[in-house]
Amino acid sequence: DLRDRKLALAYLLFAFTALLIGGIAGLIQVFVRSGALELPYSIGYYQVLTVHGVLLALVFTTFFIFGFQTAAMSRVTGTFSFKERCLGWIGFGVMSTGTVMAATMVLLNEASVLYTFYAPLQAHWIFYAGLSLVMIGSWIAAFAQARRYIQWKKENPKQITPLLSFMVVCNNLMWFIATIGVTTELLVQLLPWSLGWVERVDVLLSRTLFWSFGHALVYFWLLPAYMVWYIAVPKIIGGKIFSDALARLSFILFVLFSVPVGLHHQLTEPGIGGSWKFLQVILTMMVVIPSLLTAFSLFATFELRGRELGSKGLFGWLKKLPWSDARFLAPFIGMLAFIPGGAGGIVNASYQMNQLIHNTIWVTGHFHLTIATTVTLTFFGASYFLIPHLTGRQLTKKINRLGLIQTVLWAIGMLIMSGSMHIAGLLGAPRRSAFSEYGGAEIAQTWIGYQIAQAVGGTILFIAILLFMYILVQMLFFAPKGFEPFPVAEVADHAQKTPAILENFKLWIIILIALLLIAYSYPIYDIISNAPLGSKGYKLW
Ligand code: HAS
Repeated sequence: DLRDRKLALAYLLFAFTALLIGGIAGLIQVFVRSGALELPYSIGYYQVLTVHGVLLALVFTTFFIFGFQTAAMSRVTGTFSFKERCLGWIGFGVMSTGTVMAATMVLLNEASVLYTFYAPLQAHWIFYAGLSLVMIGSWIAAFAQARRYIQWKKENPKQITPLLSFMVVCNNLMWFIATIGVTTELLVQLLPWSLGWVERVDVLLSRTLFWSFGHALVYFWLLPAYMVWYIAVPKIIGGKIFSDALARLSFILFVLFSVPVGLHHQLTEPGIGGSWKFLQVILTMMVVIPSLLTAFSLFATFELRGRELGSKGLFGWLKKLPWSDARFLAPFIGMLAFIPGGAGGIVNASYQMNQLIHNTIWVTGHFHLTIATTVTLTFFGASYFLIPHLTGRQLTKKINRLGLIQTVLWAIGMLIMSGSMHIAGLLGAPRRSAFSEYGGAEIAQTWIGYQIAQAVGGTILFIAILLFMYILVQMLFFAPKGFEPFPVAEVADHAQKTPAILENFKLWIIILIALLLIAYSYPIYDIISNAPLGSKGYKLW
């Protein structure tokens, strides 16, 4: 529907604007870090890093995801009703107003607090108010999509819901639960503190609230990529979804285990009991399982399709995949990157190994493999069908060829940049620090070569962003008119009937709340009850 298309496009174009500005900040970043550039005027390193992190990790992703999900829901559950579309627009308006408020403060150097906005770094209150609006706006947008799902169920009683719509609802549910913690941090702690209403905040509590959101956030980025892998990629290769039930189970496991795991980002922090950290490490290992299920399903889809086309031997199916299709190649390289990216995640989550890599640039390497390669390449691949689908144009051979080049450039740039970040991290190079020789320390000398490699990788990545922008303009305005489908695969015939329990959201929400209470209630009680008294004699939150 044209009206749904406009709504989806609004989100997507906002996202791509953030990608461009965030990408420019990224380029500046790698040059400063390698020592090749000194920032002019009074621009600060952390100011540029905040622009980069906030625009790419928070704005690009969130807006892309809501645009993609809007298109996905409209595609599989039918046109949005007037109310649902209005809610979608209100959500977009609130989110974009909040973004502009926060971004303005960052650009004015009034909020150089990085994308994690850890206290005691303090930003202007407008920054925190802006971020709160982004959260609230996203709830409205998510509600519009949930309503569409509920309406579909009412109109089609006793039928299993379309898999893609189920996935969207799971992602939104996870997002909603996860954002409660960070919104509490913003509204109850940081906003009153930045307005001067309270003197200090409890830093440990603020970090714990942040990370109750922060890790689910990474799965909020990942799950739309999984939607593309499960639903669109099988159609693009001419195959079918391996199993509807397995895909739903994997998404439910994400809903259950993505939120009660935030303490694995705080393993080195004092003030939280070791046994609680250990519990959350176990839960973190649980959240690896749905990714392994996904890897299994995708291998199965690829192999079944290859064999259908007559492939022989253990890996003969690889030859039958459509390598010259940018809609396939970009997500596929994303999948490949997730094999080392995921393995790195397991290293991070392993209590002892975390001591080695925490706060080193290894972590930056990890998330450039996961969010910036796996997820972002999949988003690029999805854009190659989504944008022409929404603009009523064709994905021409020329655009597809440029898409292939853009994909390869991105993969090479990330390989160099993220690879050198991982190695430098193991050598002890800190994350989030500008160029320094650390008073001539010998070890710091060993990092410099890798920092230069990061600048080389970063430059290639920036060229890939520019190429993407060119392709985007072509897909928006110049490609010939036509119809590009939003690929949605069918489930393979051999797949068994999906058990109804998988759609029983009430049950999953109860289990999720129980898990949250087990994982967080005592640690939070402990933090609050042990908070030191402030100078005015009251507890600090
Ligand atoms: Fe992570 C830090 C643990 C996944 C993003 N992570 C971060 C940060 C970000 C981030 C942004 O436990 C930094 C936050 C900050 O600023 O401080 N991460 C994990 C674990 C996983 C994981 C256990 N992370 C992600 C994903 C992200 C992401 C996904 C973004 C999208 N991460 C951590 C920890 C830290 C951390 C600690 C804190 C470190 C510290 O101390 O600061 C797991 O979910 C990973 C499981 C994945 C797998 C891979 C499955 C493979 C698949 C591909 C199949 C391929 C096919 C093709 C089919 C086990 C699904 C194959 C074809 C062929 C021919 C071969």
